[in-house]
Amino acid sequence: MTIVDPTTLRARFAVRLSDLYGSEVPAYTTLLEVSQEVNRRVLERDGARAERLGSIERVTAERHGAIRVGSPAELAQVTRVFGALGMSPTGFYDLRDAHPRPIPVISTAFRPTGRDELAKNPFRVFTSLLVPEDRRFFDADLELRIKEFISRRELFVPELLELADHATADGGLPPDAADRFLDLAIASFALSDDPVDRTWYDELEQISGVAADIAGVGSTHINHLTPRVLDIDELYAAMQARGIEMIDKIQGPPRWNGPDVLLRQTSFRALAEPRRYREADGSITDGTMRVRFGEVEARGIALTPSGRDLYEKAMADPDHWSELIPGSERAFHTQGLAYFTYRPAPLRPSQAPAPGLTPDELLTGGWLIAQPIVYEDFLPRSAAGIFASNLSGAGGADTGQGGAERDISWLAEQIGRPVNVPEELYAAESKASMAQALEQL
Ligand code: OOG
Ligand code: NI
Repeated sequence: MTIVDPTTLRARFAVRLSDLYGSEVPAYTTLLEVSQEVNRRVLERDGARAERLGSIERVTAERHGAIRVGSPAELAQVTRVFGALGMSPTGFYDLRDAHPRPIPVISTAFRPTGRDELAKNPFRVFTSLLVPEDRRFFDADLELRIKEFISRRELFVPELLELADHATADGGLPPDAADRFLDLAIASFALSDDPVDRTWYDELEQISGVAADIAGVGSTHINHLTPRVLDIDELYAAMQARGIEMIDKIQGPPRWNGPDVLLRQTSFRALAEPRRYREADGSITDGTMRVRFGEVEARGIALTPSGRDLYEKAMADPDHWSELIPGSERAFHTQGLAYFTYRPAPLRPSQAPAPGLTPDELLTGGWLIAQPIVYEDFLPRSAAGIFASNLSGAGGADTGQGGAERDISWLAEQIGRPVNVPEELYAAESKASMAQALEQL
């Protein structure tokens, strides 16, 4: 019997989510058109260099989405749904100390981790969890009421979760079950038209727009879906030229002539979308809500912890960026600032290398070729402007005490499975490719 494997499920899910989002947020369709034009132009302009960090097929299909949930139990369900698509929780981000605007959530990203899987379809979903226990945002009474509200709702129907578990256990689903699974999964992330309780929503929005978006409504929704472009500066200008107002700048590292590092992102605020409200007197009224936005990103090389330190230093002093950050991939390699994979050079010396040479010596000697590993993760703290793209009004944490402690092991314990550490994945990939290349020499 044919079985639809997790990779195929993921690719189909990504396409269907993109169709859904395009039907809901028209500016997203414009963004896709402009992204594809930009990618075509860069490919013509730069040739093979344009595909150094991923094939054009991968980059064209590449998206990340974002969702937000209200409790560890909901996050555990999300883990099951994305697990069926071959996506596992990776990275821990604490947005509560984001500048300039703290956000009452912690986050992880669900994504494929193997290089082959990433090449086939790198779809990822940045997933945030509200922290109602954090006293810098919520008092004890509100914490209880949030928890009560969240515990009464159902984000995913039981049938969806059962199908997800089957897919995970059996390495996929039969075609009919796969269709059903995808229908139910997509429906779970569409914007609901159930009326929103005005008083409750407003109370939360006074504290944080993100808290209202999570705990003020009865369901979750995809709040943006981000394509990848090869030249984000060009895209930014092209979107402005089409009359779509972008946030005032591109977040992340500045444009420069050296290697692209980590992630650069920019966004636009979505239009107000129609939404029904239940007023205090019980009547239903028509209103609008701005909960979704558009985002686009360009990806660069994954940095080692020392590369990351240097990056933070340079970001704090952007005028001296090009004095602090080396201007070539090779210098990143020599200084141990970024992750690379290796393969034997086609025209290598006939003599095998002496044992014990460093990776850099193996490159210099002409035995190996290094290929940078693309950054597959996120930088939401430095891009807190993106998180706030759809927020209106004030809100934010008091600077006082009472922040609930959260870290990657807490998260793993809550969802009952390990959360990958991005740097460990990159380091393991680099090491494995080195071992394999040495074997071949
Ligand atoms: C997620 C914001 C973070 C990114 O690309 O850094 C993010 C959210 O707004 O829920 O998607
Ligand atoms: Ni994003």
